[in-house]
Amino acid sequence: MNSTPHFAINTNLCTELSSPWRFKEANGEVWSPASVPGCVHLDLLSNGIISDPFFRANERELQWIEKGDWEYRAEFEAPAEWLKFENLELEFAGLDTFAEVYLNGEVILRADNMFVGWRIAVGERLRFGEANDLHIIFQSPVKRAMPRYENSRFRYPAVNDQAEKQVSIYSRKAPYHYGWDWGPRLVTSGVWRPIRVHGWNQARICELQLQQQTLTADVAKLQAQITVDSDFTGPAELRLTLKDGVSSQVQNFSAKLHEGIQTVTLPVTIAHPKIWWPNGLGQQHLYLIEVELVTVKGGSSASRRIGLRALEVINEQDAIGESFYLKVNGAPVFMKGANYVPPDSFPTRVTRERYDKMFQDMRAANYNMLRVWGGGYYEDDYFYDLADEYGILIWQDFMFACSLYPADETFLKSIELEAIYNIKRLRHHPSLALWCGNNEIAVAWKEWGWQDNYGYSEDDKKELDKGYEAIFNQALPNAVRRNDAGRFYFPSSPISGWGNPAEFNCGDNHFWGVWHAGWPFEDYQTYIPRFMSEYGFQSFPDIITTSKFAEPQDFDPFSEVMLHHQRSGQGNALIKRYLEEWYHPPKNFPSFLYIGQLLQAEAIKIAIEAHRRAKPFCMGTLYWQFNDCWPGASWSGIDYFGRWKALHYTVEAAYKPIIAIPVLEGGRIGVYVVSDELSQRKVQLTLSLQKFTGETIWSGNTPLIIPANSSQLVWDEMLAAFTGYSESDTLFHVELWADAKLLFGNTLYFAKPLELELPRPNLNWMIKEELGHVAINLKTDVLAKNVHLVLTEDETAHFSRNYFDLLPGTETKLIAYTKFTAEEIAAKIQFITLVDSYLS
Ligand code: BMA
Repeated sequence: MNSTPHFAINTNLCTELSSPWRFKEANGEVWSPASVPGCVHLDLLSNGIISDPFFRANERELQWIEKGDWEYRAEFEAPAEWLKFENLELEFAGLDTFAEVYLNGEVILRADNMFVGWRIAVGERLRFGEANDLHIIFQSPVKRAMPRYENSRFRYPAVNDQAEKQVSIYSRKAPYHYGWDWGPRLVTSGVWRPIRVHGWNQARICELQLQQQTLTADVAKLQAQITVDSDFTGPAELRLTLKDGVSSQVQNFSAKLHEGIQTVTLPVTIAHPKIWWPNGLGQQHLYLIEVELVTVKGGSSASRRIGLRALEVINEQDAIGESFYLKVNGAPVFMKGANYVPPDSFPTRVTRERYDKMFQDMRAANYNMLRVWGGGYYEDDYFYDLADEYGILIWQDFMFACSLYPADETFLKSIELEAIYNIKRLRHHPSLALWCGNNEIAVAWKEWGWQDNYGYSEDDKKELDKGYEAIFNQALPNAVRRNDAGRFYFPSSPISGWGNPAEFNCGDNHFWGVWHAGWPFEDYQTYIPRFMSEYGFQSFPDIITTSKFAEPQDFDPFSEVMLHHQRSGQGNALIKRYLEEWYHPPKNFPSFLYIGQLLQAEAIKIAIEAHRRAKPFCMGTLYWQFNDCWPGASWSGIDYFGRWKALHYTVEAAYKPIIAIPVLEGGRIGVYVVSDELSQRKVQLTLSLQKFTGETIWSGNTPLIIPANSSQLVWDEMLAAFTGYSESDTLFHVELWADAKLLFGNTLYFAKPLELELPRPNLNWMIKEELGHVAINLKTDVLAKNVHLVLTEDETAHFSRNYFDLLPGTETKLIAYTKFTAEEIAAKIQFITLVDSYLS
């Protein structure tokens, strides 16, 4: 996989400022070494001034940091050769958040929006051949907002802000920093994206936009719009190179520039274009377009990597209500994925390796979409490059969630700047599917009782309505229309609340009856919307991850430390209640963690199968949530350290392109087959009704032709037609085979795990090195339910399957990805099953 960033606007000089930095609290004396990019919490940590914010309940003691102002300072040399540039600029790609920037004692920038990059002309202020002093003062975002909070006639709702005085909404700063129901409150300050120096003469490219105009099998026609900032009037040469990974095509053009900003438009024609497809449907072909601008004395270059595809969001009235689906390259495509939260409380800690792993994990689990949810930040360029390469469509929220915001002129201007900056930064990515104004604000304003809870007067309501209108129905859609015409925008997800089933016929929805309202898992089968962009169920991470933040004396879900890492108010009570309904009591704490993960996986499997079965009525399922920003209880399928929970393994199977779903409806067993493939397939369906101890009550098989992009009932029979089964000791298993290869297997139980009479399996295994990896052959005599492979001594150990059922008398082969040899694994590995994890 090619992992160099494919977004660049270069001037003749473009270099990251890498001088050593120091920092201190504004009213402190001592300067300590700092890292830039970074943040104050990480600098305090690396200087040994604070202890790990994620460990036990340390976070509580660290709340003073958000109240301080912080200063950062660096000395950097401006080499004499920079003098050859008539224009020298400092680019601040991200300042968090209220920053006053001084260069050699003079203020050059006052920044107030974390999500914007700034570029400042500094030529006249630089000292050449000697040291320059760059000094940034970050004002506490909490202190800065407090007067506005204190003087406001009413309180703005900000339900996830964990402070008594909720000031988060006054700052354009990542909302989750103020706390969320899956993360801590760590309100950072600092330089969170690089600082670069740019130098150029006469003219530079400041923007390169590629607009796709025609796309057929024979030809793609694009327009390259090159925006040039020029400080002279005169001729320029432009060279446009198109690279498809194999060959390149060069075109030269001449232009006449005048002083100021101007746009030069060049046509680009690609014969027999190679199309970009989302994961699962084809390849992710990408083209690199480079433009060089040369003037007599200077010039600059820019590049964009693009993909050719047609993408539409079909959101219109139909016979049922209102559709909501994506059509890619002419085909309606069912979206499979999850919601993404920032992968760390401290964004600069997210390395490229961590981004790589996340996308590998998405692809491994057959995702084709990820929703970048509105309570975090607009991600790094590298993140979107990976989305392009892995074929993961991005649902991009603007950064507004579960709150209302002021909409005075200054604030609106800042929002506009933020929207335009990020739209221009991201619009060339083929993975970018849609823009969404906010997370859950429309529904909250309508249905969460804010009007009463906050005691708003009619005037307050009017003002809040006006603010909502100005941001989500004007500023943001206007910014999209003017800068990214043609890309779908809608103001808020979901379209409505989950209390009213009729609303499920219309548009995109979130369903939280399961979990937040404590409804049964089976309700996932009733509350099915046209597109499900949120639903979820919590679990704790496994014992390896838990041991990173808790000590053995904390190993109880209700201990102070474990409760500190459970930020959903009713979280533990809900887990306990559902767990008691579905499973016998776990025998100890690690068993609680394991069974808790099975419970979560069970819930989401029921939901995914219901959504996929309901295709094309329902055309997407994005569960809450893909990942974590710290180690703790949450709805995630992958924990903070990247370890897969039972959920992610389950999703990997449930999101396969072709699946078979056995269900029990009104005394009938039915088998549905769902295919997301774009052509039909011949398969063999096998079915069997078996006792947990191995006796086959009935078996059968049938050839099938599965139509493209479909869901259909392919087989059904009254359960009562079979004799010799009992609900507590029998399973129904289906498999899909093609060309003697197993495509998919799925098992239906007739009762909840709690009611099953599980036999104690005898497991046999053989572990050996095979073709460069370690294979585990695992065999059982009777049903082994939820086999969990554990290798605690290797924290990064991963298995090709885990938490799976091994059917009576069968064997399976797994791959172990670990630092250990086959012999070492054999000595250290544990195989846990559900029946061993119960108390009695
Ligand atoms: C959803 C999200 C988040 C929240 C999650 C779990 O509605 O939008 O705000 O973390 O629920 O409660």
